Amino acid sequence: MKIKNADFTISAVKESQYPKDDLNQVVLVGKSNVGKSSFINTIVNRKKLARTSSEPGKTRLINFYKVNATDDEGNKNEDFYFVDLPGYGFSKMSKAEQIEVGKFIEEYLVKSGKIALVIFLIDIRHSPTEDDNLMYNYIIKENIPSIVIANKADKIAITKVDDNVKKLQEELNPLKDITFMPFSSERKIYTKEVTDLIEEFLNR
Ligand SMILES: Nc1nc2c(ncn2[C@@H]2O[C@H](COP(=O)(O)OP(=O)(O)OP(=O)(O)O)[C@@H](O)[C@H]2O)c(=O)[nH]1
Ligand SMILES: [Mg+2]
Repeated sequence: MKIKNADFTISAVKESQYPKDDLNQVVLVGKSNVGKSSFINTIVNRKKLARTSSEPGKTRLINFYKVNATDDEGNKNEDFYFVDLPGYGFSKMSKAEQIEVGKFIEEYLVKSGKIALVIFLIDIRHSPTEDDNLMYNYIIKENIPSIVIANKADKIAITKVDDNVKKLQEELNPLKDITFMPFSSERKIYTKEVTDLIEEFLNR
């Protein structure tokens, strides 16, 4: 898939604000600070389209970015939305605020109706958190198409990347029926593989 252009569409706080067209939606889910907004910027090759921050809890709205894309030959239109969800598990938020964010994420996942793929981001260095497990199990239970991206691969030795991904898959998905992949926005590695995987889901 070739990505031609990407633009901010809307920040939504409720269903009535979600885009009304029928374009596929590719959603970033993961704990705060794991690199969801950076992932979008890396894939669309724009430094500052989605707002990123070293301060967790930056994305508090549902941000939709319209991506103009075609197949590799430039023949077929494959436009879609990237949907940047707020991160969960931000420790500086009160319990009540965390529950609010959780409800907000769930409302989108239930009501969107146009989700082609959930890209579930976890940190390649650490075992999934309790919140990660809850979110992962929710996505599986709801039968939402998903892949798992082990992000920040630049933070560990290249020789450990495959082992860590394997270990994370054994913890989260012992059935091994979901694709797990390493990624790094810092080094821009595996960008092509992930873009092609997104394309596969868009065409399902
Ligand atoms: N080393 C490294 N840093 C990364 C990578 N991806 C993101 N970061 C950094 O991690 C921090 C958080 O990135 P964001 O993309 O804002 O994370 P987010 O998941 O959108 O966070 P919230 O919006 O708070 O949920 C920033 O300082 C990024 O530069 C990566 O692959 N490698
Ligand atoms: Mg973000």
